[in-house]
Amino acid sequence: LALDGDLRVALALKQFRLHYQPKVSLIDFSLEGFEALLRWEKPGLEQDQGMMIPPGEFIPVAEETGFIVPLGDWVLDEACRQMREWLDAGMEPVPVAVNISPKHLRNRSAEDFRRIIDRHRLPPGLIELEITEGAVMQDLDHALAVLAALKAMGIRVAVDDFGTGHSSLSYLKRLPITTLKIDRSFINGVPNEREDAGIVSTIIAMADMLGLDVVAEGVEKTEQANFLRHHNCTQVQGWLTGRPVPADTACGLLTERL
Ligand code: G
Ligand code: G
Ligand code: MN
Ligand code: NA
Repeated sequence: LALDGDLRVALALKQFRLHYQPKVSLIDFSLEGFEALLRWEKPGLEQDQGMMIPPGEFIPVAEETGFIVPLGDWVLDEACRQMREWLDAGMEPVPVAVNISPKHLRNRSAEDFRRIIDRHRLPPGLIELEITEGAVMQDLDHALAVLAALKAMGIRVAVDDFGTGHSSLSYLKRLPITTLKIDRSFINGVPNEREDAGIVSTIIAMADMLGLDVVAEGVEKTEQANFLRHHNCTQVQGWLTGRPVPADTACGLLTERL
């Protein structure tokens, strides 16, 4: 179990890494983006632990103590730094998405996020922030103000885990966002569970009607991809099309396209 102090030491000792999971076109399986996912490479972990502690085991602690604010800033900065390195190496970029936790969102302004992106001289359209429905609803006025300012700056915003939170459709209509990510709990039941199939096809149609991009997450099976393609979903993220990989492997995926 991670403790707050361990996390502070780990950040100081540079033990955090970002892995990158591909987001892939359902039309031709080309690479269209990455989601940056945090990993803790704690020395002394065994091979069977994959040498890393997954975020599910320490993000909740960091969220509880408030350490998620500096840690989340680090994640955005590191993703931007990596993107700048790839651009400088002459690679054709794809947007990188970073997860922003509820407490991080509450404690930061759009300008704070912008400052980190500017530090690396990145076009704002290359950065997407993934925000859960819950984070938006917890402090709606602040979230609406931040999202509107981000949109004006050209920074992309995705609602993560869509369908699991408590956002009403009247709010969804007003949210200045670019993308909906359908939660993987619904994708799990596709295509066989009637309810999940109905929910997923309805979310895709609704996103289209609202002019939003839609991404299906947690796609593990070909039948799921086929269902999604049939219902006009254009982008997927999941083990079927690519696990989260270290930066050098992600760099290889970028290079392969040229
Ligand atoms: O890899 P795993 O399935 O354990 O991830 C669990 C959760 O951790 C996911 O919901 C994911 O969104 C979250 N997560 C991964 N990386 C980050 C990060 O950099 N910041 C935040 N806030 N959450 C992250
Ligand atoms: O909540 P969020 O969407 O950010 O969660 C991302 C998490 O989901 C990451 O930890 C990633 O490892 C995990 N993930 C990504 N693709 C799949 C998949 O196809 N199946 C499962 N079970 N988990 C996945
Ligand atoms: Mn996410
Ligand atoms: Na998600």
